[in-house]
Amino acid sequence: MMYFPNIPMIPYEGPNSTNPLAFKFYNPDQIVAGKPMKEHLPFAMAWWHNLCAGGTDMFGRDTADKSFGAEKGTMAHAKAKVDAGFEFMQKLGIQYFCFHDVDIVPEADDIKETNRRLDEISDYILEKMKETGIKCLWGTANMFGNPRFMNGAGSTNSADVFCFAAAQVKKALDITVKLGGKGYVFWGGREGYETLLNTDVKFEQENIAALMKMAVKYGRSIGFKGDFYIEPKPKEPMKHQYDFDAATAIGFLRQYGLDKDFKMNIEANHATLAGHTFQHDLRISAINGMLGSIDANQGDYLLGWDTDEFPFNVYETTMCMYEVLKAGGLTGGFNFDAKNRRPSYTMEDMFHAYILGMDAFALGLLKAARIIEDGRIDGFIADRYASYNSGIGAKIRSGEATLEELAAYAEAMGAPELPGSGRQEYLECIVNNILFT
Ligand code: XUL
Ligand code: CO
Repeated sequence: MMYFPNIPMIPYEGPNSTNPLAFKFYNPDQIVAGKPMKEHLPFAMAWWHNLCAGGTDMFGRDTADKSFGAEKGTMAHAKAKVDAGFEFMQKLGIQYFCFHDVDIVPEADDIKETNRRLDEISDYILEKMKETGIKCLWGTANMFGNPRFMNGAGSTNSADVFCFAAAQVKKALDITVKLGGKGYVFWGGREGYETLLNTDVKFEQENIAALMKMAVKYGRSIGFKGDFYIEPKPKEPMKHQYDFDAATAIGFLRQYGLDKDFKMNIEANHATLAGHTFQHDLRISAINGMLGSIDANQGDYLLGWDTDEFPFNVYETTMCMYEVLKAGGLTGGFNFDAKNRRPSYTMEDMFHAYILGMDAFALGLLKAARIIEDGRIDGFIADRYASYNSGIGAKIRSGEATLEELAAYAEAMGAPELPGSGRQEYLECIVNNILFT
């Protein structure tokens, strides 16, 4: 059975095409910076948004029908979603998917039954993977939706809830390993707090670290060789979330000795919620050797919450790809943690959304490669720090200088000259020049 009978395989037709069901920029085999686009851009489908979410928001119910011809809440529906998902990915040429445990099966009242369902559906998914060559990018456990997680999972005040979270992580790891997933994600979900009047922050953070340590130990014991990821987010649902941004999460991992096993999964809309640019959190991760994977989406600067829009802002995707190219690529991939706007409720809209996102990243890749090849920006940055290449600057960099020596140097010099223009506007002209030619 076909779930998207009116949608053909999506071809690349080039920038002049007006066909809404064609790529204008994503040309998988085109060589960019030494390798095919599809290798630079391992795209993934997010099971939850694409196959589960129908547009329900605080004020209204689903607008999109994601029943795929089956009764929701049944295993028949879970299987229909697998079939629809693989047809969808194949038609777009998407190589990977990401999932939460509860995205792929309906959760039962008894965890033993949920786990049995997970075994059954993962057998089915595995068959489809073998048939199509599509792979699993990462798995995760949803430890934020069920009311039992109202106070978090690792950070919960209830030891029983903590154990339940541990059971979910264990099973989600089993399934991720079974499906050959490259990574396993911890998004903090409700790992945060609303008020310090009822919260012991240190206690909660120690418990989160303990859960992660157990996950690493168990994961490695069942042969998981991939990366664990933290996906930072500053707020929503909780007012204060412990994994505020990349810098905070990296500090946490180092404090608890988890930094060898974990990397960052950076989501654009989370970085902007933290008051950063997407590029900033990518850079902070990269310079710490922890740029693992990306949740590709964008927020809305007028709204200020986690709108999870499909990315269309080419300036942002360009700066993202600039960071990714400079970092030598991702160990993970680009997961479209993004959803259609609520009024875009048709099956065609699901394809338009992915075409938009994939084209925006392909264009970003092309432009980022040109910025690097052009060399003016990198050249400018290198020149800007040239005073450290020799003399006293080189001595500072080598770590051999003393405060007394530098003070004597400064006294002998008198007042230094101004440090040189930052030339921001000139550099922005270069970027626009490359973006729009
Ligand atoms: C929530 C979010 C999650 C994670 C996986 O903001 O981004 O969907 O990506 O739990
Ligand atoms: Co995400």
